[in-house]
Amino acid sequence: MKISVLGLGYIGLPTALLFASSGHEVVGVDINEKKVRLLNEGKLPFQEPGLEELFEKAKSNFRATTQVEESDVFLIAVPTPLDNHTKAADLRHVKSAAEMIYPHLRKGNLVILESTVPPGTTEKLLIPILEKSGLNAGEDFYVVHCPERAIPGRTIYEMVHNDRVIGGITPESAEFARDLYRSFVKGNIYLTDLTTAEFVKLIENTYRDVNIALVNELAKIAEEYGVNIWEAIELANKHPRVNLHKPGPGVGGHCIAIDPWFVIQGSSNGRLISLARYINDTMPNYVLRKVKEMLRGLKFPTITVLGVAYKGNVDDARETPALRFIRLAENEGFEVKVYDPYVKEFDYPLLDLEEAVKGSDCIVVITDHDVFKFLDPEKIGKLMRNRCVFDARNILDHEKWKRAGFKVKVLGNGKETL
Ligand code: SAJ
Repeated sequence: MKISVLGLGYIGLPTALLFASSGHEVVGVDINEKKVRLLNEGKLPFQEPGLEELFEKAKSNFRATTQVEESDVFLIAVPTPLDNHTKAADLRHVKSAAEMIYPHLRKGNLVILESTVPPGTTEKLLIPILEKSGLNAGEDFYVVHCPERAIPGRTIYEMVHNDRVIGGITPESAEFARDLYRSFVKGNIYLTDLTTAEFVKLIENTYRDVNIALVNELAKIAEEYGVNIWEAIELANKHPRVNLHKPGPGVGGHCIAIDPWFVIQGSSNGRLISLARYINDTMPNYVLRKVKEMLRGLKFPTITVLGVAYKGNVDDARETPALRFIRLAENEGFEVKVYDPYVKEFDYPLLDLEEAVKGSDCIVVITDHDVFKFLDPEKIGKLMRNRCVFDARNILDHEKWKRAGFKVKVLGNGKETL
């Protein structure tokens, strides 16, 4: 098959390369000329475990371009960000991808939407644009929504091994797509209708967001009762039907903080879901309050943020709660210095570790990068003005930091009073 993949981002590029490495002719289409040039020179625009090896394997069947051309299959994997003012999906990239496809659409083609969208989008927005070709969806060409479900940091493994849900405008559409994804998907593939597939993707992430909000709220309550939430969660999770998530400084990334809004944007319900969003979005405020308690009485405090990636061991800072934390801290007169060994692009300067801790009064762990576990508190302590650490992820060896003279506070640990 000749497959055109529109959007060569975190999802589109690995997907394109997986299809290419399983023998299909793949054309990667992106409006970013620099990215297209890089790829054609054999360079990757971002890092992801296993991506280099996959690129090597797929190269002979893959090329990148800025223009759509005739194909058997068109796969759309463009971003669908949240418009923060209206809390509704910004679907302009899906629209423009569809506009680029329809002049090249032929009878018997398959169009796949992988981007995450609010329920009803494929039918109400995508298909009408594709039908400007004069062809009818479900009769002349096939359409499916096949949401991606891979987690950054394990994208390639999960693309191959996770189960997939494919919603088709007709059962034939879904079956066509299933046979195609079988080229590399080893997980189960379940077929349904378009809107159900859209809905399923959104409720997976909503489930996670609401559960994280629950433990974030419980972390605050535990502190009031003098309970250590981390110990309590571990014990509660011994119950066979309980799986409490982990509290933290908030929720980031391009999905979990966004998808719940997509679920409720066209509904008159959703109070629990929006409340969960509020709880998670305001966790940076809570962390700052705790840091302020630790530094009470100190003039011109300087703090060091460890980690601005939205989660551990990735270089991705999209929607990171670190940004809100830093802004709020700056607004309160704090000087904030930032260290993240993975992130390359960020709104604030990224310093090396030594520079970031020099003269600092408190380290605030925002991201659970594993490498932070191996930091040397003795060495770091010597560079700091005051030895305080606030661990919002519960990842440090707290006894070690205490032995190095640090005052240590952990989010949700009510057993440790200041
Ligand atoms: N987080 C917590 N506590 C937890 C788990 C996560 O605070 O117990 C935070 C993380 O630190 C991070 C955020 O939540 O800031 C989201 O991280 P994540 O690892 O839960 O998820 P994502 O956004 O990287 O990927 C999710 C995945 N969805 C589910 O697990 C249901 C992935 O499978 C999806 O493909 C992806 O969203 C997506 O693209 O939709």
